[in-house]
Amino acid sequence: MSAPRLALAPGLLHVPGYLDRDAQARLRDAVRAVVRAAPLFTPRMPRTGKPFSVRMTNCGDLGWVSDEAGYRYQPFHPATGAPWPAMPDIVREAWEALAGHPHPPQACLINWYEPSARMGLHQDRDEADLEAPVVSLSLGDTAVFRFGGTERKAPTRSIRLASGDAVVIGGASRLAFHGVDRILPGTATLLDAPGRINLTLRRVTPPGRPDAPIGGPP
Ligand code: MD3
Ligand code: FE
Repeated sequence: MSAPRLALAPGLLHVPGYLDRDAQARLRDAVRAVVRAAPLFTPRMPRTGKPFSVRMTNCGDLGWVSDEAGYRYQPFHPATGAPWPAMPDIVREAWEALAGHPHPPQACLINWYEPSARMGLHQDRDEADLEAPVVSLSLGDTAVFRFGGTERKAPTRSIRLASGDAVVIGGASRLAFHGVDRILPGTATLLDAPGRINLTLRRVTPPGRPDAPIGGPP
C-alpha cells in the first residue's frame, strides 16, 4: 500500500503519512544519532548576523550553512569543522521512493523548530542543480506551512504538514516561495519535547560538475 499523493500545484506533491509510525521512530532515532555527531547550530542571516529561530544540522556529503558571509553548502560542520555524518539509509530510501531522479541526494538539511520558531517566506536557490527536486520529511508537531508562486507578491496558500508527511518540490514549484508560519505544539507524541523536525534532501551540484560553485554570498 502506497500513501496517496496530492498535487498541490504543478510540480508540488504532498504525501500525507508517507512514513508510518515505525518508520517515523526509525527516522527520529537516525536524526538523534546525526545530532550527537553534528550538534545543532544556530544559523545567522547574511550581513546582519541576526540569528535564525530554527536550529539546524546536516548529514550527507554537503550541508547548508548561513552566517555573516552568506548562505552556502560546505562539506564540514561550521562549529566543529568535522565532515557531516553519512546520510542514514532511511533518508536515502525516501529519496529513492519519492524523487524520481537518477542521482542520489548530496545534502540533507535537518531543521529543528521549537514551538516558537518560524521560517520566513523564501526561495530555495542555493543549489546549482535546479533540475533535481527537493524532498521534505516532517516529524513531530504539525507545522502551518505557507507557499506561493515564484514571485514574492504572488498569492499564498496554507497547508499543514504533520509527522510522517512528505513533500516533493520540483518542476514549476522548485522556485516557489515558502515558509513556516507556526508550529502547533502538542499535535504529536513522537518526540520527547514539543517541536518539529524537518529534513530536506537535495542535489546541490549538477551531475558531472562536482566542483561547480554552490551558494556563496547573496
Ligand atoms: C517549497 N524548510 O529548509 S520543507 C528549508 O518545513 C525549508 O522546514 C521548510 O524551507 C521546513 O529551506 C520547508 C520543503 C518545502 C515544503 C513545501 C514547499 C518546500 C516547499 C512548497 C512550495 C515550495
Ligand atoms: Fe526552503
